[in-house]
Formats: sequence, C-alpha cells, structure tokens
Amino acid sequence: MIERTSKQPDCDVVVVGAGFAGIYALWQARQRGLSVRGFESAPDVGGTWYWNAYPGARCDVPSYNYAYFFDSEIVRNWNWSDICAYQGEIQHYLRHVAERCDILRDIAFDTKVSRASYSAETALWTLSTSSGETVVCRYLVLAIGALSEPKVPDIDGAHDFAGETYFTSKWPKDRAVDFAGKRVGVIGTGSSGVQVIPEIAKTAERVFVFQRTANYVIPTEGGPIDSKHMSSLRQDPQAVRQALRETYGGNQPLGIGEHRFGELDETGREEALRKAWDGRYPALAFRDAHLPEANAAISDHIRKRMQAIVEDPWTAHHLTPWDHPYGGKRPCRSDVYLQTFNEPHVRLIPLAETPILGIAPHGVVTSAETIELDVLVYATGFDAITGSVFAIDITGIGGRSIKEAWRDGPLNYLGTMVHGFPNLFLPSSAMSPSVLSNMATLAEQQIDFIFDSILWLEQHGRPGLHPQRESQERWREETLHYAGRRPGALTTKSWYSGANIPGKPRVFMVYCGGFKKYHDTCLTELREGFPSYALERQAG
Ligand code: N01
Repeated sequence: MIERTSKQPDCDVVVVGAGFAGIYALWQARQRGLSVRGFESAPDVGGTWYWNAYPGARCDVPSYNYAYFFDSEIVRNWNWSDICAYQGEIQHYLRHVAERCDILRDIAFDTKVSRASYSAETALWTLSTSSGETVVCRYLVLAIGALSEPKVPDIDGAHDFAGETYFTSKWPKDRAVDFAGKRVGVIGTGSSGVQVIPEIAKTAERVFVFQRTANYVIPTEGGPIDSKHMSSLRQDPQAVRQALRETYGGNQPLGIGEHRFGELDETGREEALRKAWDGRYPALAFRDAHLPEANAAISDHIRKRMQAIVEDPWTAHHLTPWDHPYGGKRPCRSDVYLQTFNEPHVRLIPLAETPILGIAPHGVVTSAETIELDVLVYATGFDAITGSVFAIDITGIGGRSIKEAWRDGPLNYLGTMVHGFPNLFLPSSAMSPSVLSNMATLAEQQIDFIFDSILWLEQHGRPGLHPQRESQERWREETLHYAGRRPGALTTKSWYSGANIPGKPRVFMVYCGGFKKYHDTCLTELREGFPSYALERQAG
C-alpha cells in the first residue's frame, strides 16, 4: 500500500506524458503559478512522435494546423518543410517548443508512473514511479495519449521467430534498420503499415504484406506550403487559434464540396467526386457527405480510384475495402502505397483467404504456405484509448480501480474526467473528439479547459471535482447518438470501438458531434460553475 499520511502535497500538479498535451500542460501549470512535476517514460519529449519513428512516418493533417497556437512567436518562427511533416521534424518541433517554454527541467525522463491512488481523506493523489519515488499532488493530468499502448501480437508462435522483429510503434531510435537484400514480412495495413511498406520496399529483396482488412487509401496533401497561406496565418495566430475551435474537426475548413448530394444529377456527382479526389479530400465531395447515400457514392469512387492504380487485377481487388463504408475505419493516406504493389518484389497476402496459422522460427505460416522471412515488422496498432489508462494502476474514491469502473467500456464526462476519480484529468481520452479531430488543436483546447478548471478549484477551497454519474451516462448517450449518424461507425470493426483487441468491450470511443459543440459544452460548464459535476470536500 502507498502511504497516505501527508496532507501537504509535494506539488500542485503532476503531468504524465510529454507529447503535445503534456508539454502544453507543463507550461500552463507554470503560467498559472502552480508547482508542477512531469514524468515521461521516453528519454525525450514527443510522445507518439518519439516512439513511432518508423521510416515514412508522417502526419496527414496539415502541419501548419497540426501545431501549437498558444504562442504566436512559435507560429511566426517555425518553418515546416512540407504540408505533411515527417516524424523527425515533428519531434524536433516539440523539442523546440519544450525548450522555448523552459519546461524540460520539470520532467523526469525514462520514468513511468505505475500507480496513482486518490485519498478522499486528504483530497490528494499519491503516485509511484518506476524510479521508486512516491509523489503526492492535488491534480493529476494524464497526458498519456490515445494511441500509445501497442497491441500485443495475438499470433501463435510470435515469440519463436528467429529473425529480426520490429514494431512500428516502438521503432529503434539508435540505428537505421537495414532491409537491403532481406525478405521482409509486414503484418498490418492501417495508417502505420501503409506508410512503412513503401519505405521497406525501396531496399528489401522481397516484401510480403499480410493484410487482414483492406483499408481506404486516399492521396496525401503533401507538398510545399503555400507561402501566402502561411503569411496570412502568421498575421494573427490567436485569431486562427479561436477559429480552429469553431470548426467541426479542428482544422481550417477546406470547403471543397459546393453542393448537396441530392441537388446533383449523375454527371454533377461524378464531377464533384473527381474534383474532390483531385483536391485530395474525396470525402468532402458533397456538403452533406455524412449522409449514407453520399457516403456510398464517395466510397465507390475511392474504390474505383484505388483499383485504377494497381495493375494486377487480383491484387487490386484484394486491396480494395469492400466490407465497410469510407470513414468506418480510420482511412489511410499515401501517394505511394498502392503503387508499391506494382513492383515485382512486393506481394499481398490477403488473410481473409489464407489466414495466418502461426509464426515459425523462419517465417509466417498461412493456411496455404510457409513464407520464409528474415525480418518481421508488426504494424498491428494499439490498445487504443483505454490501453494507456489501464497501464497505470489507478484507484479513486473507496479504492475503486479505473479498470473496474470501466469494466463495460470507458465512461466519463466531456472526455476528460471520471466519476469517482476527483481531480484526475485525462486529455485525449475516450468520448472526446480525439482522433476524429486535429489532435494538436484538441490538446490545447483540453489543457486550457483543464487548467481553467484547476484555477476554479484553487479559488473555491480546493475541493475534489468529478462528474456526476448521470452526466457520464448522458455524455455516453450523446457520443453514441453522433456515432449513429456517422456511416459505418457502429457497424465496422475498428479500434474506434475496441474491436481490434480480443475481449475488449465494444463501445464507440470517439465523440463525433464536432469540435465546436464539444468546446462550447466545456465553456458552458466553466461559465456555470460545473453544474454537471460533484464536489468532494476534504475531510477534517
Ligand atoms: O494501427 P491500426 P496503426 N493479424 O489499428 C492489423 C494513427 N496514425 O498503427 O484492420 C493480422 O489502424 C489490423 O487488421 P484489422 C491513426 O489514427 C496516424 O496503423 O484489425 N493483422 C490493421 O490492418 C491510426 O488509425 C498516422 O483487421 C492484424 C493493422 O494491423 C492509428 O494511429 C500514422 C493483427 C493495425 O492497424 C493506428 O494506426 C500512423 C493480427 N493478429 C498512425 N492484429 C498518420 O497521421 C492487427 N492487425 C498518417
């Protein structure tokens, strides 16, 4: 048991994680005059952009939006090399911001927080770290990311493989992996697989792509940034910051589709679809692209475009997603992935036809053959959203664990706080716009909301704040309501609803009511003194 005797915390706030949200949280704590400590399991800042250092890793949200706006000088002085920045550049950017904000001295690197327990008696959190330290704080901000707990490969014999094994989610940082002259197998064709496979194919002797489910692959927006656009954005970064929060997805609106689906005849629809594909946002062909009939036309159009890129008809057919509508799973973006299958040394193994039976010391055994390999790369994704929370042993009021509280799936209010766990804040967690929005915009918005909440608590006698049970139920219903309006959200097997992890409760975990609605609801709670929450007063 952790001792819970102290009524005096070591610091006001602990921030766990030093990615986009964590860096900003540390800065915010200082700005608000709070004492703060940070813990990061990696040796450097970056979070997801530290670990996912596989070749080809890049962001598919425009870099000039996927960035901080709280400090206008950062916006004015940082030059992105491409609309879709690569991993190394984003990590370098985060390091630059952390140095500028002088928050590195607050962070203990290479240190995991393993336990966190709340005392109702003292209204304090007590944490244990991997370095053996115990830290007591008032407010705990777990900026641990939604996609940071890698999915453990659930394939027989995975540990028996005698060749080299890599995970896209924990790519070696100290050396370049050499694929030259090697037979490489890649398992997984989500966003990570789609990015790494073309890079591996550049030097490998043979590449075998083990695909369980085909995904939509659309073009990237990559290329040089329009200097006029960048100058206009730099004129008033704070106005842009506010404007991003007024949008649906936390990005500057592109407005490609001028018409509603029903307003157009067949020719008009084809023209709109062509224009949207050429504009690299096929999902924006129509103003009402979320309607099932519009989505069906968009899905069909993308399937045709994908098939037109791949020369071999069998491969083209199997690379095409027939089983779910566009947006049901997270779509992938690449200008080179499908083209890679036109190379003679790259072969698709569709697991729907020939499933993997197991992994042997020298390769992968499918129902049809044994494929001999020198290297195996897992691009198998994450135990998304709840995995990183469960990786810490968290207990709230009455010693109840968060695993128990979320046994049937995550429950919280506004994606940030959980009933029974006062003053625990979870940015980018379940039921927030998270991955269906620009995560950088979200990180700033949520951290602002969290620190406005903390300031309110500081001014109101430092009670424990947590949502009422009914507020959580209401929020889950609202999340499901909006998910129900999104084609394929509730019917497609995806990590959005935990379907990629055997035994995980199936609950759609992303709020898709839009960024603006989410932000407005947070502001209303702040303005009205947290009507959907309960306050726990310290005993004694
Ligand atoms: O993970 P994924 P990811 N046997 O879960 C397959 C963000 N991101 O790392 O679909 C065989 O999407 C699995 O198959 P299936 C982005 O939000 C962004 O690629 O479950 N296959 C799937 O094909 C993204 O959505 C960027 O049937 C197995 C793949 O592995 C999220 O991170 C770049 C398997 C996993 O795909 C996660 O992406 C990278 C098994 N046992 C990531 N287990 C950009 O910004 C799993 N699979 C561009």
